[in-house]
Amino acid sequence: MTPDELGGEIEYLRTRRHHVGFGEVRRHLPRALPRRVERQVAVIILYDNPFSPFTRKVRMVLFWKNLAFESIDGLALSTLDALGAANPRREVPVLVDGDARVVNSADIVAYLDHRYGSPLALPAEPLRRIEARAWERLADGVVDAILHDVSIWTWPTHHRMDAPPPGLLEAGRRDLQTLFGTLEHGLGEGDFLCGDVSIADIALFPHLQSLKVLGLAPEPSTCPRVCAWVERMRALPFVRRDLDVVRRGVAEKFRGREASPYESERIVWRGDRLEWLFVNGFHDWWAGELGAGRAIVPRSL
Ligand SMILES: N[C@@H](CCC(=O)N[C@@H](CS)C(=O)NCC(=O)O)C(=O)O
Repeated sequence: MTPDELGGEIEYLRTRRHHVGFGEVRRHLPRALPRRVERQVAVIILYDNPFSPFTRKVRMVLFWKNLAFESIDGLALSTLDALGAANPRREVPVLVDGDARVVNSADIVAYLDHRYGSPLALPAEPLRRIEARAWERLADGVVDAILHDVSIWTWPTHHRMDAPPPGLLEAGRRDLQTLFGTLEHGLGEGDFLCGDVSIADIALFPHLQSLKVLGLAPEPSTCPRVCAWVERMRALPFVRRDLDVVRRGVAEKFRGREASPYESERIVWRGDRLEWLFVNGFHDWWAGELGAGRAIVPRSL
């Protein structure tokens, strides 16, 4: 059997095409489903990152659809210029599939559904689809913002020696409690948020899963449905495959390395992440970050 038939991940060495460093590219092969390989005209390239909730969302959909793709860690300092050529905002994920270059995780997921069909991440039924998109927006907007803004002091890249501004963690904890209530209600008696597994679950999972490390996870006593849903998601084969990528990423990018392969001083601040900070009154703190040269705001043009 060839590696393609076996399925799995192999390290993919530097190619002229990508101009990126060794170890930043990995090829993910489909799990024994040759039909998919035939349907796939070009090798999909994903400007990826092991840890970003947005790339994890796209990766899970790729794994779920059993598509082969080549993953480039777009946020590694050695590949940032290649990422900038694909997306002027220098944000992952970006997906390149033949002539198609798709930026923004929600657009990528919609493209993959449209181009490669079932299993569909966006429900086919119109009202279900509206609902699923609303959950995805919630995940990509305010949920991502809360987690980003309160977690900075725990990042293995930045080693911040200062403390969060007073009240920031409390604001995060308060809003997360509201979110847990909304999720508990949204799940009701169902196994997933919109009937079957959908983009609603896939977009929210990386955020909910990372809460444990931050000591902010929902409690089974008050949020039994959310806790059971997290475990249900964890057990899905395509989610497990993604969790493996995250685990391997931690080992490869941080353990036993002198310096992290990522930016370790400045933080990229954008839209929702700033909005959540400002609406909670932390604009002066952020102005201090900008003044100290620790904040970057992306340019879209
Ligand atoms: N709206 C974008 C957001 C993507 C995004 O914020 N990506 C972050 C990683 S979580 C990024 O690439 N930031 C640039 C950086 O950290 O240098 C999407 O849904 O794809």
